Amino acid sequence: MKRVFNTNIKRKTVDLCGAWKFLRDEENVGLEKGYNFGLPTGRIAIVPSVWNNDLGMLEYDGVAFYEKKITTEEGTVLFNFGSVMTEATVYLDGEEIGYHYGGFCEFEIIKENVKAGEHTLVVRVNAAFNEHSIPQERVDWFNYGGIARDVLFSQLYGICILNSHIDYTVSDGFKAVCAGATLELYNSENKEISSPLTVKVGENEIYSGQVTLSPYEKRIFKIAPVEIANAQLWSCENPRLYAVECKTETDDLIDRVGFRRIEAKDGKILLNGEKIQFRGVNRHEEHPEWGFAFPPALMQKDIDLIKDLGMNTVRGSHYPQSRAFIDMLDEQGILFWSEIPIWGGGFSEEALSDPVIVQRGLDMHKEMVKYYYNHPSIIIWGMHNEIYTPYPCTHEISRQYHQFLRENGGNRLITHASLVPLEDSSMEFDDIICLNKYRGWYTGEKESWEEVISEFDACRKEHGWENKPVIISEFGAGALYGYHSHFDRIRWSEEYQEDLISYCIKLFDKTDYIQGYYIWQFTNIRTSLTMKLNRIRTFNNKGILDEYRNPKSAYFAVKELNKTLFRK
Ligand code: ADA
Repeated sequence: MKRVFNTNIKRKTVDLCGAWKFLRDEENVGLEKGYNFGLPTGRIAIVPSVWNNDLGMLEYDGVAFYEKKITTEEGTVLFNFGSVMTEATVYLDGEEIGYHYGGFCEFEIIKENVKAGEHTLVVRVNAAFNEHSIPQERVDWFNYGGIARDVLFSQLYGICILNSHIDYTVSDGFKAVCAGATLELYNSENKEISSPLTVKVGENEIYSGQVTLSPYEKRIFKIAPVEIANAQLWSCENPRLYAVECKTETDDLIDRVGFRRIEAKDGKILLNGEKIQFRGVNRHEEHPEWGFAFPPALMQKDIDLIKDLGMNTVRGSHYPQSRAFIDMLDEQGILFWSEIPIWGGGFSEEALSDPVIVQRGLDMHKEMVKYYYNHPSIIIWGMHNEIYTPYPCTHEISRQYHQFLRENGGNRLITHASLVPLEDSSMEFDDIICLNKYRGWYTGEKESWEEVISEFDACRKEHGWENKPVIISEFGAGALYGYHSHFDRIRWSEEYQEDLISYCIKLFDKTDYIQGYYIWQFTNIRTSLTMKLNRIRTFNNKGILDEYRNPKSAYFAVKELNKTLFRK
């Protein structure tokens, strides 16, 4: 996926964004008709984009084909897809070269023995739901289809570096940092190759040696930690980043890392040993014009708004967001919670027991960790959102996902957003406890939040969870932009939303055990046309900005509160 900096200098990478040939395959007969070899007809579609915003395509959620001509040299090529919604099968000159399930995760396909010359690259995209889908069809966002993030293509030579994870430790006094690495090396040629390999973190060469790989071998290569001279830590105030440069004779991979330590201790969250409280928003990476093909300039505008609000954190609800966005957060010192699109409301007990779904969720966590590992801004991995945690199968999912994230996810806090905190069987796996509640909107008056808070206090004490910090991960109310009332009890008015959100933030702030909040939600989003959730305008209108980023009254109220609250 494209980043905000160049990830390769030596490696020859071609940006495949721009005009592709596009053909909708409503009857799902494209493969029978040989579309994988090339499209007989079609119109232009711009990649990245989602097709639903094209005229006449809003409700289309079936299959479509995309075609692009590419020119290669002889040898091995690599395709990198930032996001295909939701299922992608990739063909080169008719031959299937890769398959990927899951709309929001980046993936790569390597094809060896490609002949020099022009080739036809075809992607069959399927946006239809079925019983194994993540999310399930019942979901509170719009299921856009298409090639939603960038496509890149690289010619590979010799020994290549496919991935790098920088593993580091920060000393107990926060004075010293030791960094090592785990690299994924690949010999892209059909002969044994020896090559020098160097790895630099900032000005520190942490490895220099020779590697030999047999033909087409892939190898995980571990580099032992060494001390980083005069390392500065990454923090919200000083988001210090270090370039990571891995090089072989013929290839390179450039990334960035920031050193920090996040901990949950004695009911508090500590960043580099200092207590931090969370002021945050839930953000969907969505816009009515662009869908999930979110333009980078708008990502920075979102960050400007988030900073203007006085927030220090964002929850990427409910799926991995663009890496360019995470790069921007890394640079600007904003903390991020990254999760996968298991959106509870849609998952029945049967679905949560379905081995295909459980495995797909695990694969999504694997991909998220693979690609997002080095981002210092990511301090939370979210296992899932609002699945019904009292089910035994949910406990098992949480156990598996937690185990994977703990063993492989680096220094991060693990959590899930809980809808039923008093009966939740997955909280034992959480480093921080995150509660979603909509008192004052779906149920009860706003004052009934006090009950939620005291009931949960008793619950956490009963379970002995006083050491786990608690965050309110979702709360809010719908408001129609521009709909005003003299009475803050008029639902859907900006005043109602402002009153409820302000009340909650003040209450949470004076509750000792609550360490922060994420408002539901940053902006309005378009939502499912079929879900029948009674969403006015078919939008989830709980944004404190509307979908075009116009601020509602709550925006200004929250900005004011953030000047003094949740800063202890
Ligand atoms: C849930 C869910 C959100 C959104 C919200 C709402 O908490 O996690 O995605 O649907 O409810 O607006 O009701």
